[in-house]
Amino acid sequence: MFSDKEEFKSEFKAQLESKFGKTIDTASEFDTYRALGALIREKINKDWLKTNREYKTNKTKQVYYFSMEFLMGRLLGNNLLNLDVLSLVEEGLADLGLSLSELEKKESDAGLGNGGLGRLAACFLDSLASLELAGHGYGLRYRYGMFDQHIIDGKQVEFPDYWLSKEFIWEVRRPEDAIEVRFGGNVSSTRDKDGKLHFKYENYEPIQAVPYDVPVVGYHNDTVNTLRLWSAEPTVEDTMTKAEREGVFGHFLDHKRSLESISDFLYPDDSTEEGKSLRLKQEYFLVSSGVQSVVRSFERLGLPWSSFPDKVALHINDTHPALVIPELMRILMDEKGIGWEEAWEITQSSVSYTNHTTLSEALESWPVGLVRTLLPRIFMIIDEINERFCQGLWKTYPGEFDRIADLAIVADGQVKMAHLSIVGSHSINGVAKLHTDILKEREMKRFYNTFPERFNNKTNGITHRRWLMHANSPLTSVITEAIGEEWMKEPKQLTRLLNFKDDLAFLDKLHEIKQENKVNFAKWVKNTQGITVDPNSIFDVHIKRLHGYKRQLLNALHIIHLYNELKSDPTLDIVPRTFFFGAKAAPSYHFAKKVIQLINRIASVVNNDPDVKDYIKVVFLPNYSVSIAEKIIPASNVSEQISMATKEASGTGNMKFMMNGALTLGTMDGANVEIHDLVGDDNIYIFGLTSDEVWDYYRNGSYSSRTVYENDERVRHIMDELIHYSPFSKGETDFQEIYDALLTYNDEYFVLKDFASYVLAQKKVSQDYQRKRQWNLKSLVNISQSGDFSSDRTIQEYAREIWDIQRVKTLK
Ligand code: 4GP
Repeated sequence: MFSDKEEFKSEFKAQLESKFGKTIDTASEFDTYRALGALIREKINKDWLKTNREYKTNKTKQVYYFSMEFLMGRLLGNNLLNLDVLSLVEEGLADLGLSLSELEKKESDAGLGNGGLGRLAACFLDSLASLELAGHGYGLRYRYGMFDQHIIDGKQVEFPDYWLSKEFIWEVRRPEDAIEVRFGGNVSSTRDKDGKLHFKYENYEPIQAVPYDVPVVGYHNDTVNTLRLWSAEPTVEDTMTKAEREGVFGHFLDHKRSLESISDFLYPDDSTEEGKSLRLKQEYFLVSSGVQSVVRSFERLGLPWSSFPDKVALHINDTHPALVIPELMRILMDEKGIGWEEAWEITQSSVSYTNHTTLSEALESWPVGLVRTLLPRIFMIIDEINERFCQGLWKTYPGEFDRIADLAIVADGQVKMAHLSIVGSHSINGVAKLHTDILKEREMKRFYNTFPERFNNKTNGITHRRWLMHANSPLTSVITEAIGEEWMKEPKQLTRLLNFKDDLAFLDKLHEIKQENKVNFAKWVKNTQGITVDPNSIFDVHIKRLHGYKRQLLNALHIIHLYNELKSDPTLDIVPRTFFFGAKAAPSYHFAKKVIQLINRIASVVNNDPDVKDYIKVVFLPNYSVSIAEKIIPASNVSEQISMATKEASGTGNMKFMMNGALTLGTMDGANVEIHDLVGDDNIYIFGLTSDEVWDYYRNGSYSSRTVYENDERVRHIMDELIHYSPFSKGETDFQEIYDALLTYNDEYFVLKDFASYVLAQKKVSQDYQRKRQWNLKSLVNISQSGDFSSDRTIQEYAREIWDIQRVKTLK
């Protein structure tokens, strides 16, 4: 890479001059950032080439991780870390009067994802490359990422996130690898003399998929994998022909726009009606370009088709890329002349599927009419998969109409993507133990009974490189001083920190680091939000997408309760706390937006009330992103993971906080259950109903939020403040909808039910926080156990148990 700092400096200056015609004195910060990016890219390119060559020569089995979302965040710092030049570059730049952290800010956050599912995909890519595993991401190059959230008059307002307006220095456009994807049109069939059917696809609309490759750099090794993002671009010939046909130039532009729109926007969620067909188009666009390009690479190996599953694993990240299954069938049968049975065997042995949620609103299904019109040949194949599957079921369960209707892929005029994914995959996994059990015993019970061997659990993980080593370098140094460097490659070694549990100096050191991180974060809050926060207060943090089940509302109601308590007894001894929130609500999710408005209203009341402002403060951080998470998590004391039990598939934020020494305040949901198992009762704050209790309430239908309201005076007071005159309602009806959801519609997510135990758990947090030594010990225990949640562990499990791939050493 660079033999020393001086070499870096001279190469960097040369880059600035040759590529940008600038010197250190004349270059803008953006120029210097681009020059640094270009220099690092050049260095990466060599290993990138070598890695690809290695995979090709050895005919290495490769995994293609298909995902509609990759929430990558910024790459510069992480790449420097993984390349082992972070401090060298930082120091070299400092010598030149430049600050690396300032340059890092010039990079847009690649926000090509909504939340957990997309960020998980990004962590997985980092682990794959770091573990020297041949695994690549396939996604879409959305021109606009997750929207840019502003808070105006206390409400969320969405602006487009045109992240590409700043050059994305890491991507390489590869027009030579472009693929044609076809939509619409019609299919006709003919039989040859042997009676074999041949399908002809005509009058379709071709769209060009152009790949943009982003290198994914492994940690301190020479592996560089690829994140391939596809962009929809019209071919000049296509658009010209169409324009000629229609004879109007205006149509040319319209047509071009409509083609390009396929990769324009990341859908903020998939529960909205509008744009449904565009979303389906996006899904097929990703799948078809991806599978075609995978097949093309496989063919270059010159191997028989039967060895496809030995060389290729196609992973579908939730059901969004489920069309991988019929698309691979189509290519194998229609283009390669393979018969159904063999094609099916190949497809099923190559495809595996992860489920990320049991929320019914996220279960994808597409109207038959839409699929048939947009993707006529694909629909025929899905229909046949369904036919054959149902016939098989009929043999096993003769006469069981209900069961078969329940399992069918095409039913009630809908194509059910989860069913397609299960039937067409050899492995189906949930993302935490509890979640997988819920899939097996409830949500997918009938499928589990039919294919028990396909179901397995892979508890999520996070990359400790980004979330600890890069985000929290002071903590990283202290850990390394204590237990050496091995943990960086083998994060489970963090358990060795337990040897320091009686070492008061070490515990104090942990405390000092947390304080230092809090002070730095407080400065950032002051600079960006203009709000002063007290680093000596408890930093209590709730950051994640806004959703009813995640219960930001429970946190908000508790703050109102604290406010009420302080107002009625100003002498109350309360441990000062700063409540931070960061959350985006899907633009069409009205209720979630109301909760954002409520949090901001609470902030404006609490932060301006002289009786309370020294005790509680509320900060809503707009436009929550990966970069903001990297700042706040190292500065947190309390991690709010308070979803209604049974609803959060896993959570990954919970793991990031734990790894940075924050204590979880959570329900027994998702991976919280596993965190609890590892750290034990004393080192986590668990409250609320368990999943079994939730199921019991569902079964009996016995939950009544009204009864809670009537019996708990605190709840009554808070609820009334939402709709009657109070500092929060200001006499308006802004929060009537929240009141109604909780009381008129019986509180779908049991917020009021869990309120009392949440208040108790919060009290315990406050008490314990005052016992510094014990608190620091709890924090130490959490860090020490967090290695289990490194995505390296998760990826090793996927590699061994699902994909069947091994490490490949890229030779120098
Ligand atoms: C999320 C789940 O809600 C979260 O619990 C999980 O940790 C994450 O996936 C990764 O597995 N689901 C989504 C989604 O982000 O869009 O369904």
